[in-house]
Amino acid sequence: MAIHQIDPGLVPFQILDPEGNLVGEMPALSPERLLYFYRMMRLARAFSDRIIALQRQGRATTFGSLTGQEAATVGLAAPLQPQDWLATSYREIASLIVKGVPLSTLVYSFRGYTPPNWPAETRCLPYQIVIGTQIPHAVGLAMAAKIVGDPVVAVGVCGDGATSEGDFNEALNFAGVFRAPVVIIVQNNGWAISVPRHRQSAAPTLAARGIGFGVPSALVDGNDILAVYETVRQAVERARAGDGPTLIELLTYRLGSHTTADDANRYRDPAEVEAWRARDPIARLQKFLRRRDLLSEEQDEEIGASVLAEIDAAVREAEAMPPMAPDSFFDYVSASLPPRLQEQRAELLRFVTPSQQPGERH
Ligand SMILES: Cc1ncc(C[n+]2csc(CCOP(=O)(O)OP(=O)(O)O)c2C)c(N)n1
Ligand SMILES: [Mg+2]
Repeated sequence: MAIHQIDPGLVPFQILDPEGNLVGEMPALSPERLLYFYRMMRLARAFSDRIIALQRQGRATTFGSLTGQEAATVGLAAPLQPQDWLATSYREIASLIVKGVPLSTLVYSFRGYTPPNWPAETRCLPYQIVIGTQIPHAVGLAMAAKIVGDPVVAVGVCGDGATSEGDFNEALNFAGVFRAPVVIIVQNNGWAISVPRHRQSAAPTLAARGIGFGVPSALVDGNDILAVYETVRQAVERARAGDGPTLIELLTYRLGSHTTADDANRYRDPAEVEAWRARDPIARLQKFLRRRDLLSEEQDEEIGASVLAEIDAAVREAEAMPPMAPDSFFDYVSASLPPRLQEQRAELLRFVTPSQQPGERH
């Protein structure tokens, strides 16, 4: 079992090798479920490409590429039940899609607005940009469930850079001491903007950080969706059974730039990127499915066309939604605005041109 080892070791857990060969025990997944995973990975990549294109056209705000991390992000959300919580950063948009957040809501958010119709019933927190803060949120949600006796698990996901934040370490310590029903997942994509993984921590692996907190951990090939799915499934089961938290490091790679405001060519060796391109997570599952006759060329093309059509419809819907008033974010700060924030709101409105005023207030 991947997650019960005390020493997470240096060899990542793998079920599919980069050529799509089965090198571990096949999890119990139907052909339909495997095809669903594949479609969601294709959707995630196409969605990321589309938002980046919209940003270049001035139709979307800054966006962080998801490319290369599709196995990690689809695989980590797939084992969750509807009642489970998911607290993520901006790099796990595919996880939110799998858990049920509509594409149009996400597109609207990348127009720069807080979606008024954020689907609370999906139990996904709005994605977090402040690095690492979602991990204490996940532990808090897990503790709340534990206190009231709900069989609910919370999953918190962050990047390699976030592991250096106090929030990450405090949350892991609290989870260990109080045996919170939480799974803390680190998407180690090699980089935190321009800071490489080896400048982030001297620990041999980020999974190894769990030992110091008494939290069992696992190191997983994050480009292998079957290994990601199976490890998270086991960790969620442990948490739900009352056996406490797990830390999981998913080894993956950010093939694109950090965001649309970054140019990774300025600090990354192209040879490193090429080496990781050869471990493309989508190609890996595609080869596996093709070899098993679970995906014909025709079906593959159909999937490509259908994800594009789905994204087109979501963009149309999101672009038809009215913009929000520039000061509407004050509505989400606290139940009632203290005088200082009331003053700040009034000051902001002095700088807003009348044409920006009649936006929707939700
Ligand atoms: C508290 C905080 N400090 C700094 C930043 C600026 N910042 C945005 S992304 C980022 C790097 C995060 O790297 P990592 O955790 O590895 O996540 P990745 O972007 O690679 O998914 C930083 C420092 C921030 N958003 N929040
Ligand atoms: Mg990173």
